[in-house]
Amino acid sequence: MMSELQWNKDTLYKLVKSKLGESLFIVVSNREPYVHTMSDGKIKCTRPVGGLTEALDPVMRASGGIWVAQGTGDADKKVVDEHNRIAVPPEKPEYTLRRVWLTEEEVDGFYLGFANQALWPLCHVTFTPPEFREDWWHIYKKVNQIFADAVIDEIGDRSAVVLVQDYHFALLSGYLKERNPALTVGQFWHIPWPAYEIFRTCPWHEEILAGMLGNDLMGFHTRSFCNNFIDSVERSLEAMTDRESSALVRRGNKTIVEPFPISVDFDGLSGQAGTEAVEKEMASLSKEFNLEGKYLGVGMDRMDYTKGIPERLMALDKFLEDNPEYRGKVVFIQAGMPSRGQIDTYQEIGQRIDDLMNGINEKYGTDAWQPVVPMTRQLSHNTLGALRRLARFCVVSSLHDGMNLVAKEFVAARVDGDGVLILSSFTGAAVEMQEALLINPYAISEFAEKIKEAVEMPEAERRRRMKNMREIVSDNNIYRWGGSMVSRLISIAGV
Ligand code: GDG
Repeated sequence: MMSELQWNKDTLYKLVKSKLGESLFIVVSNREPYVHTMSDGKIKCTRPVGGLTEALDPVMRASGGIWVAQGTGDADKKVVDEHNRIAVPPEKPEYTLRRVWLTEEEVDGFYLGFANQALWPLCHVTFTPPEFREDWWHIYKKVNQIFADAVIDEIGDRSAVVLVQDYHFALLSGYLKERNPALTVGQFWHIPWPAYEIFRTCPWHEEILAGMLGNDLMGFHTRSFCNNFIDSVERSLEAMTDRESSALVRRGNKTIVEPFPISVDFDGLSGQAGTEAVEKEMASLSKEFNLEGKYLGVGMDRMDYTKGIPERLMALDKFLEDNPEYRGKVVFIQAGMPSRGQIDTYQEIGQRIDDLMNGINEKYGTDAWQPVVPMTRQLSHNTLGALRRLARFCVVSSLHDGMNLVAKEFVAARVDGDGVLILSSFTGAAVEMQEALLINPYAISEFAEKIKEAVEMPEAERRRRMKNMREIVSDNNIYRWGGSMVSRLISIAGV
């Protein structure tokens, strides 16, 4: 049985090689796996960090398939052929990247607009009202069509298995199936799926659901998101549900809806965290921030209003207020880059976080000690590894989160077996990581007590909990996610 396997890059590669047969394998995502940029008059190729490329790279290499994505690098156009294709990885080409070009207006309406200001807040239930602008919706549909054209063009008359990524492409699979019903199409939705009562506020919810039912396989992080999706379909469209086999049937087409919890490259992160370079960086950070003899807490997320960063700062404030004995002894580093800066709500959250950090430092800070240290610069892998290893506790306080990889990265990096994870119950990760200190990020007093518990937790208990979490993440790693989804799709395709 595949589920008994210890998944790694190699097993995933072998699975695809042996099972895919002659079928073409296509991945579609908004973000591209390789970006070409100009640097000092030369073209440079980089690979954006992130689990998605890490997991799908072995699949793409084994299948020799095609990855369709938006070209965003300033040298991207310079390196493609007349079909907008380039062979990657550059050093040893094994598959094809097909770039899709979008105009500024399309990026505004599709990515910044409908995807990130309508679907993102709608699915996250963080009380940030979604904006359902009609012009964005039309551009979103148009861009989904543009990607469908590119995929159909690549496939020609071959048989193909297509794996679509995320909420940028709710309509793509439906468009693909209209054009070529013989395709096998799956999609993974990286963010939560809300309750029907919330989802139906979107004026185009029926069209979105119908589009998603173009998939043969629809994946979410958790069973509860799957159930919300099934419920939304049942209550909006005329579809039959087979709860036993977790499938929806509409107009003769079947969509299997299943959870595939995403994860991290556990072995890679563990290995990296144990290197001499990381240990050197730990010593240097410890000196730079005067951490010797102090308890370090870290928060390491993209600056997004879903991540509960203000709530964590309020809890830290309450902790310092209630426990004066820890003033001067706890340092909290908030490391993370601003993101989606063109959107007003993101600028506002950045300002709010700054104000809260300054407030705490003014209230408790001394000449020798600042309780909160912001680190908004781009951090290297070694610095990230060093921060994870130095921390007594890591705080993940999302108000709602599909999975949350920061939590799993922290656990993977703790090769020393120590450290405490404070984790929001409202993350997909909390389903698996019950040995974390689970919190409701809105309950500030309880949250503050958990910070105290993390600081005071005896070493034996810290180690017991961390061991359990490391076993879980090691087994449920990113390759299991990729392998389970791809093997499920291949079995549906019957190749
Ligand atoms: C979506 C879903 C789901 C963080 N700050 C910086 C940075 N990071 C890295 C982290 C981690 C990744 O980015 C963030 O992953 P998360 O899972 O925490 O969150 P989202 O970005 O919201 O991702 C989420 C995920 O998709 C996968 O399915 O888990 O629920 O919302 O790897 O370490 N990376 C860089 N600079 C930063 O400042 N380069």
